[in-house]
Amino acid sequence: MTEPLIQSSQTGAVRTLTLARPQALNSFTGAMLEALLHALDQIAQDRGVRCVVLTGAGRAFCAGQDLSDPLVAPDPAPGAPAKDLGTMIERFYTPLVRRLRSMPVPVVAAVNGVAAGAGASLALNCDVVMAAHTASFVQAFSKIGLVPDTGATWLLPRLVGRAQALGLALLGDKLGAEQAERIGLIWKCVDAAALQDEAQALAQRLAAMPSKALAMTRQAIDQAQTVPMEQALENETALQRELGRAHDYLEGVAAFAAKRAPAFSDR
Ligand code: T3D
Repeated sequence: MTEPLIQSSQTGAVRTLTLARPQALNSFTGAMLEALLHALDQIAQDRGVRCVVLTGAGRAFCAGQDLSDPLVAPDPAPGAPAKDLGTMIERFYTPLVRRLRSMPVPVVAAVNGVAAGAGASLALNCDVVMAAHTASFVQAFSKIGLVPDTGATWLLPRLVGRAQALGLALLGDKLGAEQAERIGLIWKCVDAAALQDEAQALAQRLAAMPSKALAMTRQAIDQAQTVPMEQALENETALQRELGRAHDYLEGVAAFAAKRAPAFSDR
């Protein structure tokens, strides 16, 4: 039997998805991207899951596109037709960004090792990025004559500003996790031995929080990146109006008044 390309396990309401091609640094093939999208789609429908952790098997998080995949590997034979990389992006990478950024529950990246190319973008598209101090982030695209993709051109300047974004994207140097935390690329860098426990603890904490409000918080912050303040104020009002009518608000305020832990259930 073939091993799954995405391993899935669950503790309480936290689903952990592990990229599982360690022999190729968990680089993406079409089949693996398809399996990841399928797993995320399934989680989005499953009310028993309230937080997702994404991590990698072995020494890497994800080395981006598998450059030996026949779908994208250039054919050096004279006159051979060029590969249409846009097809791969439209089929897999763009849906992956859209899926992650519209998940009804928070997604935590537990970056256990190198995250390169679309692998770095995968991590940075998650809601909270925690990395082992031995992990690193590489905008590998320029080294092979490509532009940053999978949302990286949108994300990088917003996370670290234009100067750092361009430095990282043009040079393609490895950025260690500690520096990634310092410049605001990621949320937190932790001891490598503690990464999975810390990521699980964070995920359990998020799983106990009001999922619908968390998903709308992501939506509001993302929308606010591209609209004037007046529009952001209107967006906040609309979202607050909707949340004010939802069960979790009732429950949150009742729990606060009763000095007990809330039991949130909205999705
Ligand atoms: O193409 C499209 O569809 C467009 C979309 C593109 C999205 C992208 O992600 S483009 C960027 C693709 N990724 C890269 O360019 C990264 C290439 N890899 C590296 O730069 C380095 O391997 C790393 C910085 C990730 C790690 O370096 P290091 O020194 O820790 O490991 P290594 O020795 O370079 O790699 C170990 C093995 O993994 C090696 O195989 P071997 O020699 O042991 O048989 C290496 O070839 C293999 N490997 C690493 N990355 C990839 C890979 N094999 C296929 N594809 C990879 N991306």
